[in-house]
Amino acid sequence: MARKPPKDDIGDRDLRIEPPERSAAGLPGVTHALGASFAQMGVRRTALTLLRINQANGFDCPGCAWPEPAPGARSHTEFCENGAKAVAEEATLRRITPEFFAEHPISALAEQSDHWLGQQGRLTSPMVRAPGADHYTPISWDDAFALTARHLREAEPAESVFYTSGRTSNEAAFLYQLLARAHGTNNLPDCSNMCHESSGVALTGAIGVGKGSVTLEDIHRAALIVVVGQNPGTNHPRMLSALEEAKRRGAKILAINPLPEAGLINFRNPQKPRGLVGKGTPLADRFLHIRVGGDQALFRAIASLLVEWGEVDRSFVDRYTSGFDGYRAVLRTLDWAGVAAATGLAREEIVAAAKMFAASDATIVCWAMGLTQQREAVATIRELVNVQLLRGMIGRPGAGLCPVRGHSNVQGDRTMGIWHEPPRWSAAVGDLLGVAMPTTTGYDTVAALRAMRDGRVRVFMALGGNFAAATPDTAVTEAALRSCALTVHVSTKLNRSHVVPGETSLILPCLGRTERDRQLSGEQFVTVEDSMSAVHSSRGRLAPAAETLLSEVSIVSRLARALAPDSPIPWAEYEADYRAIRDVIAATVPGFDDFEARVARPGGFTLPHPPRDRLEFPTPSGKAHFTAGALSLIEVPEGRLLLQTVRSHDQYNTTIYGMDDRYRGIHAGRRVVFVNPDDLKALGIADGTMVDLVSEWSDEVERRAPRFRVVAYPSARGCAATYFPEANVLVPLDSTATGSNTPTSKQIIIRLEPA
Ligand SMILES: Nc1nc2c(c(=O)[nH]1)N[C@H]1C(S)=C(S)[C@@H](COP(=O)(O)OP(=O)(O)OC[C@H]3O[C@@H](n4cnc5c(=O)[nH]c(N)nc54)[C@H](O)[C@@H]3O)O[C@H]1N2
Ligand SMILES: Nc1nc2c(c(=O)[nH]1)N[C@H]1C(S)=C(S)[C@@H](COP(=O)(O)OP(=O)(O)OC[C@H]3O[C@@H](n4cnc5c(=O)[nH]c(N)nc54)[C@H](O)[C@@H]3O)O[C@H]1N2
Ligand SMILES: [Mo]
Repeated sequence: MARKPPKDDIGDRDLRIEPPERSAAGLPGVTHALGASFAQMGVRRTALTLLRINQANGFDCPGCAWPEPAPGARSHTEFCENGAKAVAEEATLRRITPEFFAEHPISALAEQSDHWLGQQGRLTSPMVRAPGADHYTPISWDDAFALTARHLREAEPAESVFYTSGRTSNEAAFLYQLLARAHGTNNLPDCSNMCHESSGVALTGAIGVGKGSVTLEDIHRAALIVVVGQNPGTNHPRMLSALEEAKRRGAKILAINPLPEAGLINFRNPQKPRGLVGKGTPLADRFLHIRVGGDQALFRAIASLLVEWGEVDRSFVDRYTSGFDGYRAVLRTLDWAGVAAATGLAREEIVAAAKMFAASDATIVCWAMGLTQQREAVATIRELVNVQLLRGMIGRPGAGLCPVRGHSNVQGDRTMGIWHEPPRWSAAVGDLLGVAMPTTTGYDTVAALRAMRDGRVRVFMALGGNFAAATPDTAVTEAALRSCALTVHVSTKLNRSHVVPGETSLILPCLGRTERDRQLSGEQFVTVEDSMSAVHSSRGRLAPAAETLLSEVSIVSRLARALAPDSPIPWAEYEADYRAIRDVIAATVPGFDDFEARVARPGGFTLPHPPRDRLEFPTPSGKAHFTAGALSLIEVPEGRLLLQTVRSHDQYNTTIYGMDDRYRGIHAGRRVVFVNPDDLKALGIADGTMVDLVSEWSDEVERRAPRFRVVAYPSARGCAATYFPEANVLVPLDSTATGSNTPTSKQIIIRLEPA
């Protein structure tokens, strides 16, 4: 089931292992960023581009969804090393032309690494792969739309799948869901299904809103910030500035992670001169070196101590919540031996952490993939919500729940209806535009893959992303994509998904965020929503990578016209002037009244969040809910390890910027597996040994990732870590989180076999 490692894929001749760095960012961060940018963009373009990131009249950084400070409080360099890399990746001067595809057969491209594919530059022309061909050849835009429309019409609506990645703007996302739904399907899987779906499900059940309840100002004002299952030094570097600000005002920080991640331990702020040279701020006041999957037990244990100590906000609990008595009864039965086994933590460590909660009158809990990609992810997040409810930490300044989103507009895409369930406002859109909207549940990512595997999907279309590499069970996924009659990828850069084609396959190259978007009515801007529900505009200024590129909005509008020429939906008007799209959004999507005027204000506006704004909980009972499911203990058989898959410092999901992960001391290679030295001793494996990673799952299919170098590393006992997407071959498609169907990419049982 394993794909052999591609040619230049770092069978890792030059791999170097050095001691991990103790601190993040500072001067090395800035010089790394500029180095990467100069190589891809040249000096002048670098200066022009980087200074526009996250400015009120500039474009939204495509790096992550962390919010920007209010316009007046922004620094001129409101970006980070990894944001600069994300921009350089898009604003590169390298181009892929039709000659490139004439030169490189698909079968040869498929042998190349993800890093190599991404380094070839921006896509410039629509390309088609005809059935049986081993080359992509040019196709006109009109022919590409006609071809796609014909395939969509030939299939049942339910046999088409419309995937989205979270970089898509609100405007493009709204049109895309409209295209799919007007065509008759809710088959709208997205990257969120593999990302924060567990957070959305848990929060909707607990507080009635599937989004976080804090603002950036709350972070600055908090007394305690808990960072759990998240590596901000690499994935949300600007968050470190906010943590630093909070600390300066006296906040305490509690970090909970199986890996001692660099940014949490020490931080030098590159946005301030002092950060460039100084010793840096030690961020975490306390670090819990937890076992993978142990957080549910940890938060249960913290709650039981808080209750035992009488540290409950009774008036909040009585007035705003339900289910407390049942929850308290469950807390009394807590089995501390089970907690120790699940967390790997000593009771004193948990007591000390609980004291931090007890001492704080304004606590924020931040989390990301370390919690969401576990089998009991939803139950775990409910457990941390319980702790926040106990202490009354919602709807209070400096307090709340903060799922830190990944892709820069993943939250906005969901607000715009990128979802496999019909949004509540879907019928209103149908009524307004005179089309019928489907009401049955569609496919999420895993359901779409199963349907493809079982031959129930004819057309797969993706608005951005890299479905082949981001999804689990690589062998199953690749066969699933190949089984489609047509695959269509709207992309800026070449990636693995393009070389795993359906019978017919299209690559449709589009404009990126950094680029000018000119339509019939003039230059356009788009809008995005950050992790804290703030909506603002984004306007690219660079000349497009090629004259041939279309915007995502144009691509969706033109495809829609080819598909249903007699549709009452005014697709041509939407394309000509994006204000027309925002008008429909304003008329139908809650919270967007007066959209055009409010988004014109510098910094935009923040969407309503009833629990945060008014302590109103839009659940069926009108209250926030405590829940206490069974505590799960992950059984790891003797001689096996629990593997989690993480991002290196030099990648953006499936886009590999470079081969280093310098905070973890890895240079010039990626095929490494981090294992605790005591586990290595127990397994009788020496540091530096080459091993295959073999995952063990009930279906007994062999899933093997060949040739990884063992790196002795301070990962929690029994827990290993390696990088995705290389390790996706190990994640069984059917191993998903209860309640959210998110692949368990942070909870894979493996054995190490000598390579
Ligand atoms: N530069 C850069 N920025 C990015 C991205 C990128 O790839 N590169 N990706 C973007 C996207 S889409 C997302 S979703 C975010 C992801 O942001 P993160 O969630 O920070 O990303 P991961 O690398 O998956 O790191 C997961 C962290 O959780 C920890 N962890 C794993 N298992 C457990 C557990 O059981 N308990 C606890 N407490 N911790 C655990 C890991 O050790 C690691 O520190 O970043 C976004 N920003
Ligand atoms: N094992 C494991 N698997 C994981 C994860 C994990 O932690 N472990 N994380 C999961 C998570 S959190 C996520 S979010 C998913 C990510 O899944 P995806 O969002 O599908 O993947 P990306 O790698 O972010 O997509 C990169 C591609 O997007 C395209 N692109 C970039 N910018 C634009 C643009 O402006 N427009 C268009 N149309 N295309 C663009 C480029 O062609 C690029 O190759 O992966 C998931 N998979
Ligand atoms: Mo994500």
